[in-house]
Amino acid sequence: MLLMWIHRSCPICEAQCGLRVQVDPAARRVLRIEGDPDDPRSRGHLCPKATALAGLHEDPDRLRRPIRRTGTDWQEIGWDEAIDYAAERLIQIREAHGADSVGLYIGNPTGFDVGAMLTNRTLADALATPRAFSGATMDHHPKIVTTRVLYGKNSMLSIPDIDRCDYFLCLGGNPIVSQGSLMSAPDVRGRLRAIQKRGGKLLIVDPRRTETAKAADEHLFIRPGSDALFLFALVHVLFDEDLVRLGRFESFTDGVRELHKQARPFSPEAVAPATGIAPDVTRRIAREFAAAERACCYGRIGTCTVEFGLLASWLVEVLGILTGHLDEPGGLMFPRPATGQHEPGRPSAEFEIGRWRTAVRDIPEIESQLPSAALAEEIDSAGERRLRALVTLAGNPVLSTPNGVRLAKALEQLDFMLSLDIYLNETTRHADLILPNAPQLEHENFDYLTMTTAVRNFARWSPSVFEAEDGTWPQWKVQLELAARLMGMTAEALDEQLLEHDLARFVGKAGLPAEHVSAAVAREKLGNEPGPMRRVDLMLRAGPYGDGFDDAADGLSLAKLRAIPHAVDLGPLESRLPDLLRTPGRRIALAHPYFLQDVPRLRAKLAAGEEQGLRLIGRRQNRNMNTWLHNLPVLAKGKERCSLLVHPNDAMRLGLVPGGRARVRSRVGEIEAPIELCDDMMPGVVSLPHGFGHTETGTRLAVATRQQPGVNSNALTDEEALDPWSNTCIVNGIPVEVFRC
Ligand SMILES: Nc1nc2c(c(=O)[nH]1)N[C@H]1C(S)=C(S)[C@@H](COP(=O)(O)OP(=O)(O)OC[C@H]3O[C@@H](n4cnc5c(=O)[nH]c(N)nc54)[C@H](O)[C@@H]3O)O[C@H]1N2
Ligand SMILES: Nc1nc2c(c(=O)[nH]1)N[C@H]1C(S)=C(S)[C@@H](COP(=O)(O)OP(=O)(O)OC[C@H]3O[C@@H](n4cnc5c(=O)[nH]c(N)nc54)[C@H](O)[C@@H]3O)O[C@H]1N2
Ligand code: SF4
Ligand SMILES: [Mo]
Repeated sequence: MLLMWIHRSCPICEAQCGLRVQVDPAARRVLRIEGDPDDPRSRGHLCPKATALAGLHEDPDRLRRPIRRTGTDWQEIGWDEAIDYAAERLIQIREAHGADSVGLYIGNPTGFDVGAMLTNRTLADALATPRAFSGATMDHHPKIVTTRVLYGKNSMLSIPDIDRCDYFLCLGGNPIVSQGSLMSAPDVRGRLRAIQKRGGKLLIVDPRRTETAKAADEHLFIRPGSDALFLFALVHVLFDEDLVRLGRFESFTDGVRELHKQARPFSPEAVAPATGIAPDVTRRIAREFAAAERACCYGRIGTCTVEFGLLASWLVEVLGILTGHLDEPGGLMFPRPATGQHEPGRPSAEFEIGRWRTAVRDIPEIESQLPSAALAEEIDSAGERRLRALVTLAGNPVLSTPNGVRLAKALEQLDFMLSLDIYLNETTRHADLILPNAPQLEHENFDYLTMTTAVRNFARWSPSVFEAEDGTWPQWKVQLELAARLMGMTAEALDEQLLEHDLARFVGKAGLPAEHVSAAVAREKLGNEPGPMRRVDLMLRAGPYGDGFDDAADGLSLAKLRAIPHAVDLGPLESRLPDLLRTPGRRIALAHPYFLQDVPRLRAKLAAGEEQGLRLIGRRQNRNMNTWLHNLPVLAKGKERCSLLVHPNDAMRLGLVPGGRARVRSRVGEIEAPIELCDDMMPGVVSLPHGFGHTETGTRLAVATRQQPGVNSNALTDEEALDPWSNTCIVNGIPVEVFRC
C-alpha cells in the first residue's frame, strides 16, 4: 500500500490552517489529517472541523452527479443534459418575464474556493439580474458599506494586527470558537494568549461570557444591539477628556469637529441604561484604549447583524482613527493581497445607493446588496414583479436567513429553482435541479479571499489530494459552463474572455512588477490550461510581490508557490494610508453624511433608555459551520447542541426547570428547544445557535436528521427587522417571549 502525505490548507473557515493529509490514493481514502507544524501561519494548529474534510469526502449523502426532480423523486442525469436543462428553463423565464424575474442567492462556502470566487461574478453577470442576494447581508455588510464610505473601496476591510497589539478590545466576536472572522489568524487562541504574555490586555464585550471572554482579562456584558451607543460613549470620552490624537491622519481627515458635536449626547452616563455598562467603566476603557501603545478595536457579528450595525461598524473605525491606532502596527490595518486587488488607484465613483430596488418594500440596493431577508417576499408577494426562478449557489437560506420558514414556503411557488450544491438539504430539496461539484479534496485551491483578511500577508496554493472522481466537475467549471450557456457562447471562449479582462486590469500597472510588460507577452506566459489557476498566476506575477513575468526574477508566480508545500509568509501588515484611499481627494470624511443620517435613530434609542423584555442572540459552536457540517459523524456526535441558554434568574422567573424544554416565540414564529441554565448569559438575554433545523422531509442528510436535527433559529428571526442603511438583517437581539413547555 503506497501512502502519501499531502499538504494543503483547510478550506472550511477563514483561518485556512495548513494541514498534512495522509491518504491512500489507490483506495481514495483519507487516513489521517494533522496540523502542519511547518506551516508558518498555523504552526500545527487545527480544529475538530478539519477532520470533517475526510468525512465530507466519504459522505454517502454528498451528491456526486447532477440530479433532476422527477415528481417526488430525483434522477441522476449527465452534465450536458443538466446544463442544457438549467439554461433552457432560465432563458425561457427570462424571455417571458424579464431578467429580474430570476433571483440569485450566493452563500458562504464559495469564499473558500478560488475557482468559485473567480466565476461568481461571471455567473451573476450571465444571469443579468439585479435581484441578487447573499450571505453578506447577514454577516459583514455594515463593514463593507463603512469601508466604501470612509476609504472609497468596499473590499478593503481593516483587519486587527493581533500579533503586535497590546490592547485588544473585541465586541461581538467569539474568535476562540469562530477561529477568527475578518481576521484570518490560525490558532487565534494562541495569538490572544500571546497578547497577555507580552503584558497586553484582552477585553471582551458580549451579552454572553463566551469561550473567548473566559480567556480574557476583562469581560463586560452589553445589552444586544447597543454597541453603537457604547462606542459613541467611548468617542464622547475621547473628546471630553482631550484624548483625541489624529497623528498623521490630521492631514487627510475631515469632520473631527462635526463628530465631536455628534458625540455630545452620548455620554457614558446617558448610554448606561441602554447598554448596561457602568459609566466609570466606559470612561476607564476609553482612557486605556487611548493610552495603549498599540490598540485595536475589533467588532464582529454581534456588532454587525444588529439594529445599528452600520453605526457600530463606523464607530469602530472612528475609534481607531481618533486615537492614532488605525493603520499602525497593532491596530486595525490593511492587508496587501499578493494578487494585487488592494493597490492604490483612481478615486472611486461617487457613493450612491438605490440603483435598483426590491419590488415589495422598495428597499434600495446598497453596495449591490439587497437584504436576504427580502428574498421570500420577492417570491410570494410581488405580484407581477415576483421572482419566478431562483438560483442558489452554495447557500442554505432556509436555515440561514430570517424567517426561513416563510422562505421555504415561497420556494414552492417558483416556476424553476436551480441549486449549485453538494447536498440535498432544507433549501435544495425545493429545487428542480441540483448541480454538485467535486469536493475540496478533489481540486486544487488558492487562498484567495483570505489574503484580504489575513493578519500577516501571505500566499498559498494547495494541491488536490485525489484525482477528481470521474464525471465530477470542479465548482468553477459548473459555474462557467452554465454562465457560458446563458450567454450563448462556449465555456472556452468565456474563460479566455475572463483572462483577457484580467490582463487588461493587472498588467502594465504603474509601480507594480509588470508595469513594462505587454499583455501579449504576459498572455503567452500564462499557457493554455483553462480554468482559474492561470488567472491566479497572472494576478500573482503582476501583483506587488510578483516576478513581473520574468522567470529569472525572485518574485512570486504560481509555479513557485506550487513548489512550496506550506503558506509563504510575506511579512507583517504595513501602514498604507493615505495612498490606498479611493475617496474624493484621497481624504477621509469621518463625519460623512451617510453615517450622520442614522444618528437621530440612535438618539431615539438613547431616549428610550433601558429596554424591557427578553432578547435572543445566536452562538457558534466548535463543531458546526453554519448549516452544513452536521451530516458528518465526527461532528454530529455527542449530546444535543441546539439548546436555549437561559440565565438561572430568568429561568426562575419564567418557571423553567433544569433539563426541561422551553417554547420561544417571536413576532414571526415559535420553536421548542431544550434549555440549559447558564450564568454565562447576561440576564434578560437567551441564546440559540443558528444552522440547525434538519427536520424537513425530503432531504438526504441521514446523520444530521438523526443525530443533531435541532431547530431552526431563523424560524424566530424577523424578516422585517433590518439595519436600514446597510441592508443588514438583524439576527441578534430579537425580542422573544419564553414559556415553559
Ligand atoms: N440566526 C442567524 N442566522 C445567521 C447567522 C447567525 O449568526 N445567526 N450567521 C449568518 C452568516 S455570518 C452567514 S455567512 C450565513 C451563511 O448562510 P449560507 O451561506 O446560506 O449557509 P451555509 O451553511 O454557510 O451554506 C452552506 C451551503 O453550501 C453548500 N456547500 C458546501 N460546500 C459546497 C461546495 O463545495 N459547493 C457547493 N456548490 N455548495 C457547497 C452546503 O451544502 C450548504 O447548502 O448565515 C447567516 N445566518
Ligand atoms: N465553529 C464555527 N466557526 C465559524 C462559523 C461557524 O458556524 N462555526 N461560522 C463562520 C462565519 S460564516 C462567520 S461570519 C464567523 C463569525 O465569527 P464571530 O463573529 O466571531 O462569531 P459569533 O460566535 O457569531 O460571535 C458573535 C458574538 O456576538 C455576540 N453578540 C450577539 N449580539 C451582540 C450584541 O448586540 N453586541 C455584542 N457586543 N455582542 C453580541 C454573541 O454572543 C457572540 O459571542 O465565524 C465563522 N467561523
Ligand atoms: S480553524 Fe478553520 S481552517 Fe483551521 S482546521 Fe479548523 S476549520 Fe479548518
Ligand atoms: Mo458569515
